[in-house]
Amino acid sequence: MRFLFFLYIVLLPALSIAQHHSRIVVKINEGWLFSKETPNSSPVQWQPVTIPHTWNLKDVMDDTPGYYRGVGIYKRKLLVDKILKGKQLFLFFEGVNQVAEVYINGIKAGIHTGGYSGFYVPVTGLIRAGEKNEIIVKADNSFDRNIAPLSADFTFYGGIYRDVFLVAVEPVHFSMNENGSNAVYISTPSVTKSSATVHIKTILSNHGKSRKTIRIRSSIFNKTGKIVAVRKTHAVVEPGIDKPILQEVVIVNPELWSPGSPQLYKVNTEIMDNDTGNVLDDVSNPLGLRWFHIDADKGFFLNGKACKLVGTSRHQDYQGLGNAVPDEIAIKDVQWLKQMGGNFLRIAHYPQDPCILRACDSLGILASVEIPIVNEITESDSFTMNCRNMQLEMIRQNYNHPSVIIWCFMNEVLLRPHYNDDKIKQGAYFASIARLARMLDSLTRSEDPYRYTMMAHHGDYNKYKEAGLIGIPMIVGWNLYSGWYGAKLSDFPAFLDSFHKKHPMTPLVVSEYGADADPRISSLEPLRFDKSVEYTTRFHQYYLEEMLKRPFVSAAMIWNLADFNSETRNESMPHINNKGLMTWDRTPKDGYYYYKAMLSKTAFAKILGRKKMAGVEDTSGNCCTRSIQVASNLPGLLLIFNGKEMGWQKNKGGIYQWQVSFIDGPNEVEVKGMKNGKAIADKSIIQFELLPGQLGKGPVKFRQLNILLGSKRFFTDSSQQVWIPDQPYKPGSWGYVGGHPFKAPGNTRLPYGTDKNIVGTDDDPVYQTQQTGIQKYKLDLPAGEYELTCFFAELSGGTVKGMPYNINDPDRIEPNGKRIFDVFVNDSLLLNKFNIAAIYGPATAVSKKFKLMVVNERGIEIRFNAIEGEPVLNALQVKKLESGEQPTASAVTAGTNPGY
Ligand code: GCB
Ligand code: CA
Repeated sequence: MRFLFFLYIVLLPALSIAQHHSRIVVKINEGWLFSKETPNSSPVQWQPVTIPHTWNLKDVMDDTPGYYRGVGIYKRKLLVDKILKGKQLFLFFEGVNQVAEVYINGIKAGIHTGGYSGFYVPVTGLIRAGEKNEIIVKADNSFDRNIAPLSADFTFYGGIYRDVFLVAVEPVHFSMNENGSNAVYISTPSVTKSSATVHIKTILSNHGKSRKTIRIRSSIFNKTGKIVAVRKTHAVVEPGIDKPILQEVVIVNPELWSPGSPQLYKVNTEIMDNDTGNVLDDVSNPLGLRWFHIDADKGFFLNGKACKLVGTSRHQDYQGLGNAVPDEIAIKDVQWLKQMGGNFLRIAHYPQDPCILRACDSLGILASVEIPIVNEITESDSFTMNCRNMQLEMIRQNYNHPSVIIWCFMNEVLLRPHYNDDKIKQGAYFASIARLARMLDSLTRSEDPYRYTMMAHHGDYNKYKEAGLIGIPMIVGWNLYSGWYGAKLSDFPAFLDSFHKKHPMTPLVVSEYGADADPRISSLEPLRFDKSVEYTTRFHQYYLEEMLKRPFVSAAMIWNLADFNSETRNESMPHINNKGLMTWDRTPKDGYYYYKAMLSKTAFAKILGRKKMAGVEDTSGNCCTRSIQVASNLPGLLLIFNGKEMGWQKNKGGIYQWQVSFIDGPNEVEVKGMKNGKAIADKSIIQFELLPGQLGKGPVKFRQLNILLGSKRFFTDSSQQVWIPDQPYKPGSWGYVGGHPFKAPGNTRLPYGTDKNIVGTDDDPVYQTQQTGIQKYKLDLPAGEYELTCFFAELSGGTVKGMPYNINDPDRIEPNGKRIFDVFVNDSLLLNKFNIAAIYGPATAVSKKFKLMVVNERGIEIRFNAIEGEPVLNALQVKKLESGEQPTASAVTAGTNPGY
């Protein structure tokens, strides 16, 4: 009973406010109760929640495939003040995924379809002012073949995940029937340096009983709050019909809006009672004065100047919050992008919280927005109507943002072509897609003649050409991943040149490009798909340079600003798409600083790489030579390493590199440079764990070794231990004897290992590589007491995920790897007839820990005795125990660990 207290929220708008601002808008995020829909017989478990809320926080991250897609019920009590009697009342939802049914006091008030735009629900007559009312919202994120998106590489979190408001207006007000917009549409049909023509179109509603004479007053304020223009228009509004009014204002010597100087005006539009002068309704909208166009050869121009668009896409979810992200956190993404020097945001693959475009307006970020038709369509009238409605909602709700320059629909719509085994049906399906695209395109052009239309295609030119999709939108966007999903980096510039040659009149943007960087993974031999940060930074350097060379590429849209949830994905970090320049919780990765070095005008230097490293000592001595990279936009930099000057270097494309010799323990790294007489520096302490090359003989003492077999990667695990790649056995040192690195059969992208989710661990890369067919593992350790942990996972078997972005690669069941082997350590049998798949199942983390004494010069020899199939070992940890020291409780986030 205690929490009931929170359910009564009293609305007490101050009377004085009510007279000037007759529109009352109150956020009602607090005090909701939530329950998943339960079968009739079982009792409902209500749980207090605050909006924004999603019910999929946990189940999108666990080891069980799938997440709850069904009905979630929200309810709350609302005591509405008597003062609102006689007003028109509405609920406004910024976003509910994906169908919302709204009930007031048990009566259905409205339903809305589509998870990514706002909507009004009229509740006049249902909500009783002066009384306690009950609001129930049934939200449903079940798959629905008639609602886009049907499939996609992001998670369809369910819930009321954006803000909710109660809105009260006088009977005469700005129409609420305008697809969730505020019914004021501001356009700028002509803007030059000397003058700007502004059109303000308003749609009025009269819910009163009689016609009313009113005045529309639009006041334009500049950024300092000074009125620069006022327009008043008389109108008579009849009850029951929505009435459009058009006003025109000319602003001389406008302050132009641009990324470098995002000058914003504000337009207040009021409905005034003609007799009393009272304000009946008022809304305020942003206004930015700019003009732009794309030249298919020379690229994008803003206010008459060439302006290469470089920026990112953004997904709306965030670590620990899912898609239910409060505005204060969401807008930081736009700030991150701005600080990086980006000037463009692709709001993909769906319209996002209104706070995002507000932030773009005020920070000076140009933007595109799109509706979530992704991968495929359904050929049904209902799907078509829902898409049309989404497009209208997107355009009307976001019409006034000066940041928006492109309306987009359909992302990679031919990625999952239906009817692959029936070419006739497939032809008809492609024709349906083209028809839907043409409808959305012409709808967009007629709704908004002042912006561009765009579609984003995947890199299969011929398919889009044959389906007739290339000629439909004004801009063709290509999502290109050569050197990531596709084999060769050089296919990227080749594609661009070939498209531009074939379509010299068509504006072209690279609507996506990117590669995964798992910030825990690093490599001295970076390879495509190894998920190392190093490979991905190189990938971005290559792509950006190629695009900067080509003016006809109007925009470079990095996929993605931040890592995001993709529940169906496995790979090194299951359920996360790691193509972000930042992590899911918005920690910048090296790629972010590379772009900052290339784009930002603010002088900076940033030491890249990890703060904790490990490596084997050089043969020549008590140190380990590695490179240090620094991202900077300064013309030159000096590196000081452990107090020693390592020389100046000149800027060659944003990233500097020095070779240095790390010593064991903390290493001090400092870079210095100058810009315009100002000193700029960065400092970092890198903890280096120097590993002995010769065990027990050299100067470096043996403490611990963490080895990934069958791998060329370094990995920092969840307890901050650094794992290193394996080596073949060398006398005096350590390494494997026999076998070969595991390579997933049929997977042409992975250089080694598997991309399966390993059940029972968050440290998947510890288990994802393996030495298959191993005979021995030898460590020539000196006498003493050691703790030895062997890590296993059966990598053959279970479900092999098709790449979600590749239809020719569907999920399939693989037979379990069959192997039975004994493991002896220094001739003691430690694992007898070990059969990983039979005991634990495939792709499951298993660790076995042992304590042992090494006597004399014997060292440790692990011997694998094959009984059936090939023995395997995935990773190995060896720790020296000081005399009397107890072994540690757990090694990494171990799976099954029977202990000693
Ligand atoms: C794409 C999709 C995007 C994916 C991305 C990827 O082409 O448009 O939704 O997330 O590739 O990372 O595979
Ligand atoms: Ca919001």
